[in-house]
Amino acid sequence: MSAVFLHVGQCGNQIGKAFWKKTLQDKAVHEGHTFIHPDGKQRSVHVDSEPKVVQKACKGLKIRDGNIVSGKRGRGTNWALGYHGLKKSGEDHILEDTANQVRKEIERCDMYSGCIMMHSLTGGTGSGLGSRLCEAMREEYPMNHLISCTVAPCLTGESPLQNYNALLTLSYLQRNTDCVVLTYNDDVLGKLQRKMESVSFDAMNTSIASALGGVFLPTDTMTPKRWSIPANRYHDTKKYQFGSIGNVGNVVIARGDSTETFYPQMTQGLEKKFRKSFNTVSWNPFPLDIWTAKTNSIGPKDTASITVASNSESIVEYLETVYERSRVKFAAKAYLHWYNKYGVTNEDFEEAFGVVEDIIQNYKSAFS
Ligand SMILES: Nc1nc2c(ncn2[C@@H]2O[C@H](COP(=O)(O)OP(=O)(O)OP(=O)(O)O)[C@@H](O)[C@H]2O)c(=O)[nH]1
Ligand SMILES: [Mg+2]
Repeated sequence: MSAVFLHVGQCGNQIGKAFWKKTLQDKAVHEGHTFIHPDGKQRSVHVDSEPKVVQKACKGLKIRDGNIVSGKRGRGTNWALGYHGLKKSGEDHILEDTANQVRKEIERCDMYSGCIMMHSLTGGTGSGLGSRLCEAMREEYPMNHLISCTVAPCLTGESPLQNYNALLTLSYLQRNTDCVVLTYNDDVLGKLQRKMESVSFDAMNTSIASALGGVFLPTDTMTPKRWSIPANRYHDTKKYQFGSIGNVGNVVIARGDSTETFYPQMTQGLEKKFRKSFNTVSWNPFPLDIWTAKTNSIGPKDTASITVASNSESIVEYLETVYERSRVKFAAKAYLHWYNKYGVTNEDFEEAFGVVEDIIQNYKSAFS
């Protein structure tokens, strides 16, 4: 089985670089062909509207010729411009070129299982083109999995358009993907600031890549009989206080389990402690899956790590913030002309509000 990775926009490519650095070091990755071809090339396509950004982020990786796609200019943090593309000012065919390269990459797979997309929730390219690509992938490959690994911006105003962009992207991801893995820049930054004085994007991306690698890199054991993640799955890597927030399902991945003792320990009581601290819902009889790997390829040699992907109620707080901040701006008709100008109508906004409101309500009812 093979997966195809799609890196969109500056954030998607910079995180992609950190992710692939770890991935290419994993012995099991080279033994199988899920992530790389027999000739050692990555199963990945990299796209950004700004050529220099994507070229720089791809340096040193093992990317096939033609799998780096670039446009003419950035999408100015505008979802509408990312989604609909440059029209009057000289179309750069970035959507068609990307779709073409992805199709070729899929045709190179013996058995294509699905696509993992990495992108930001609010950059013009990552959010707008990312949404359009998710839609196109769902249409073209409806039977294959589509996972979005997306990064939420710092809440304290990086851009006045960020909440609109996040709202529109979330609504597209909800409709077109099977799973969304959400990482919050605020949390990653906060965690690293406790360890170092100044935090670079590189340091943040290494940390995010470790979390994603912890989930996606090969494991030696899985517990498929307990695989039980319900519909509409938002996983996040947010650090929250266990015990107070409800939780539907979790995957716990232990790496560096060289003595293969993690699973026996889980069955002998550790699982109960996990369940209690995760505060999992009573209606899910199997809220915990456990995967193990003998080596820990996301950390230094001879270390161990535990990664937890949780489908948790904590997502509601972020969704409500995006919803409410966008509502206030929308009611005041603030910045709408930037979207209308590039083909997004007020009805499109209303539809996105509706979808995000539904996600919030569904999560609330799951925990009530
Ligand atoms: N963690 C992390 N976040 C990033 C990185 N680069 C950008 N971001 C975040 O992503 C958002 C902006 O998205 P970008 O990826 O830069 O934008 P883009 O997709 O290239 O779109 P345009 O430049 O608007 O065409 C902001 O919230 C940034 O904080 C990165 O390397 N790591
Ligand atoms: Mg950019």
